[in-house]
Amino acid sequence: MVYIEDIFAEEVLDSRGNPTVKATVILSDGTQESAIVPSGASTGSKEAVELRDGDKDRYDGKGVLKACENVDTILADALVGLSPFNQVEIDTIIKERDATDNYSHIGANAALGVSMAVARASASSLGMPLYKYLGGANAAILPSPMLNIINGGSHADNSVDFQEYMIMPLGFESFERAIQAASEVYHTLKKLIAIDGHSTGLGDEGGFAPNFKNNVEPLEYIVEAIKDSGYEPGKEIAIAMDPASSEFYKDGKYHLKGEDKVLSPVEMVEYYASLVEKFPIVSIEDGLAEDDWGGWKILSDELGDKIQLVGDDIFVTNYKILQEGIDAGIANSILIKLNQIGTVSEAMKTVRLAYRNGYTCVVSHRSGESEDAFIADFAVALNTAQIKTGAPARSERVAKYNRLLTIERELGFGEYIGKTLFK
Ligand code: 2PG
Ligand code: MG
Repeated sequence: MVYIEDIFAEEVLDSRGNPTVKATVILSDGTQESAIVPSGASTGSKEAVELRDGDKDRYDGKGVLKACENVDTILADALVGLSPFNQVEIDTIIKERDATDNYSHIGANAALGVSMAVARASASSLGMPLYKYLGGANAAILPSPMLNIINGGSHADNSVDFQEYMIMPLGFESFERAIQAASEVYHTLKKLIAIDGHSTGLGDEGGFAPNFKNNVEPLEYIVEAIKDSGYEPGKEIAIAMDPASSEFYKDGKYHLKGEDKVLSPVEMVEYYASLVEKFPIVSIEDGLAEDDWGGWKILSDELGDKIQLVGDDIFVTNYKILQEGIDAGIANSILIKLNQIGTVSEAMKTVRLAYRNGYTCVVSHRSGESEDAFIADFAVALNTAQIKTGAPARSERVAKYNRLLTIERELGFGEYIGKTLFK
C-alpha cells in the first residue's frame, strides 16, 4: 500500500518576484512531486487567507516562511502515513487541522500547496497524467482560453481603469489552432499600438499596458487587431473583459479615473450594455463590485441572458457564497481559483455546485503566477471548457497554454467546443 512518506515546503518566488510556497510530497514508492501556489493582487475580501510573515526585514513583510513551517509540521504530522489517493479525505484533514473557515491559521498557501502536491504525486505514482487522475476517462474538453492582451487596473501602471481585456478564440476546431490565432492577434496588436506611438511594455499578466485615452479605446484596438490578423471579430475571435470593479468602487459609486467619471451602479450597467452593443463581447467578469449585490442583480437582469457574467471577487470560489448568489439570481458563471478556497477538492465541490445550477465555470490563474501549470490539467479534468491564464507571452502564462497543447496531442480525441459556448 502506497502511503505519504514525507511532506515539506520551501519559499520560492512568483512571477512578480514575491515569495510563495512550493510544497513537495514524497510517497513510499519513491514518487516525489511538488506544486507552487499562485498569488493575487486584486483579491476578494472573503478569499481564503494567504499567510505572510509580516517581517518587514524580509521581502517587505511578504515572506512565507511561517506557511512553509506549517507544512513541515502541522500538515506533515497530519498526513504522513496516509494513502495519497483519497483527495477528499486528504483535503478534509487539511481543513480540520486549520480549524478556521478561511485558513487563517495554517494559511491557504500552505493548504493549497500540499493539496496540489498530493494530487500530483498520486497521479505520478499511478503513472497517469494529472488531468486523467483528476478527471478519469471523462476528461475530454480542451478549454477555450481567455487571453488577457491589454492590462490595466491594479495589474499595470497606466490610465486604464479596467483590469483585463481578453480575446477568446472560439471559432476554431482545436485548441492548437485557437492559440495560433490568439498569438497572431497579440503580435498584430503590438504593431498597432507601437505605430500610434504607445508603449508596448507589459503588465503583470503579459498584456500590453499603454496609457489609452479612455477605457473603450483598448476594445477598438483589439477589434482592429483581430481584423488585421485576418480573423472575423465575434465569429472567430470574441472579447471578454474583467474590469475587476471592486478596485474602483467607493461609497456606492464606480470611479473611472481614466475617464473622469463617477457612475452609479445603474449607470455602470448602462455603460456595459452600450459596450456589448458596439463590441463582440461575450463575457464580463466582476462588472460590479463584490459588495454591490444590488447592482449585480441589476446587471444580471439586464445582461444575463445576452452574455456570460462571471463572479470572481463576489464568489471567491466559495460554494457557500456561490449558493447565496444562485439563490439571489446573481451572475451566470463563476471564476475558479484554487487559492481562493484553499484545496483542490473544495474547488471541485464549487464547480459541481455551479454545474448543477447551470452556471459556467472559468478556471483561472492569479496575477502572481509560476511555472506550475496545475490549472491546465484541472480545467481539462473538470471539463470546464474555459480557462483564463493571461497573454500568450511570459513563461508563467505560456506554461499553461503549452501544457494544454501537450494534453490536446496526448488525448488525440479531445474536444474543442468554442463555437458552441456562446449563442
Ligand atoms: C482576476 C485575477 C486574475 P488577481 O482578477 O481575475 O486575472 O487577478 O490574481 O490579481 O486577483
Ligand atoms: Mg477577476
